[in-house]
Amino acid sequence: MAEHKAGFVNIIGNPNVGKSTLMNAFVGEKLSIITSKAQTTRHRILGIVNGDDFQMILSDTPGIIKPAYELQSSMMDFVKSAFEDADVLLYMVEIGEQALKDEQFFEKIKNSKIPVLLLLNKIDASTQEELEKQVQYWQEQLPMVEIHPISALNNFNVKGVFERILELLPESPAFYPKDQLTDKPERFFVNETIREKILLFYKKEIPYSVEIETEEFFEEPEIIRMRAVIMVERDSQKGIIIGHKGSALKRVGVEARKDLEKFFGKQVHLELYVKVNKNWRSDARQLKRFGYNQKK
Ligand SMILES: Nc1nc2c(ncn2[C@@H]2O[C@H](COP(=O)(O)OP(=O)(O)OP(=O)(O)O)[C@@H](O)[C@H]2O)c(=O)[nH]1
Ligand SMILES: [Mg+2]
Repeated sequence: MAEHKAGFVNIIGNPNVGKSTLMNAFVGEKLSIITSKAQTTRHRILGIVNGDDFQMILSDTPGIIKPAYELQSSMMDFVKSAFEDADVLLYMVEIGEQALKDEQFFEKIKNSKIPVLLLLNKIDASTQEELEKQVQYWQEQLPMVEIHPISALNNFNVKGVFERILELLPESPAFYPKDQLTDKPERFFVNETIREKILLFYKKEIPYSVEIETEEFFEEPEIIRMRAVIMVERDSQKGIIIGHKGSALKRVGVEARKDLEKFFGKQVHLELYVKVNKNWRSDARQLKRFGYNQKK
C-alpha cells in the first residue's frame, strides 16, 4: 500500500504577522478572517488540506500577547495547545520584527523537539538588502531552524513551504474525513464574518469589546436565514455600534451578508441586533459559552 502522511501543522507568531492569510492561502478558502488590526483571530481554527496520500491539518492561532483580561488568557491557552499537538511548527515573523514579545514562547520555539520552520513573511514589502539582513538575524537567533522567506499575501513561496511541510509530515492515517475542510461549525463562520466587519468599521476598543453569537441558522432550498446578536460590554458601545438612525449597523449587515453569500454559495438573509452583556470578556462562564476557556 502507498504511504499515507498526516499531521498537525500549527502556525504561531506575534499578532498581525499574517498567520491567517497564510492558512487561507494553503486551504484556498477564507476560513480565517483577516484585518490589519492586532488580535483579529481569537480562536484556534483548523484548515484541512486533503490529498490522495496526505492530510495536512493546519491550525491558525491568535497572535501571542501578554493577557490583560480573561478572554486574552484563554486566547493564549489556544496558542499553548498548538505547541502540544504539533507535528510541524510554523513560526511566523514579519519583515522588520525583532523576536517574539513573549520570552516564554520564544524559549519553547528554541527548544522545540519537533521541526520548526521560520516563515519570514511580507517580503513583498521589503528590499533584497533588508531581506538578507533579516535572514542573517534570524539565523543567529535560531540556528536550528529552517528559514523560508514568503509573501502570504502574494502567494510567493507558499507552495515551496507546502512541499517542505509534506516532506516533514509523519506517516499516519487521516485524522478527519477526507472531505472535511475545518473543525468549526457553520455558525462560527457567521460570527467571524460579522466580527471582521466590526474590526474594519469601528475604532479603538469597540472591536475588542464585541462578541457575536449566531442564534439562528436555518437553511431553506433557496436561502439561508440567519439571526445574530452583537454583544457589547457597555451601553455607550451599543449606541456606537448602531450609529445614527441605524446606519452603522446596517453597513455591517450589508457587508457581512455579501461575504456570507460567497462563503456558503447561496442567498443569505441576515438579521442583526445589539445587546449589552456587561463584562462578558472577563466572565469565565460566558467565555466558555462562546467557545473559549475550553480547558477550564
Ligand atoms: N504586505 C503584506 N501584507 C500582508 C502579508 N500577509 C498578510 N498581510 C497583511 O497583514 C495584516 C494581518 O494579516 P492577518 O493574516 O490577519 O495576520 P494574523 O497574524 O492572523 O493576525 P492576528 O490574527 O491578529 O494575530 C493584513 O492586513 C494582511 O493583509 C504579506 O505577505 N505582505
Ligand atoms: Mg489571524
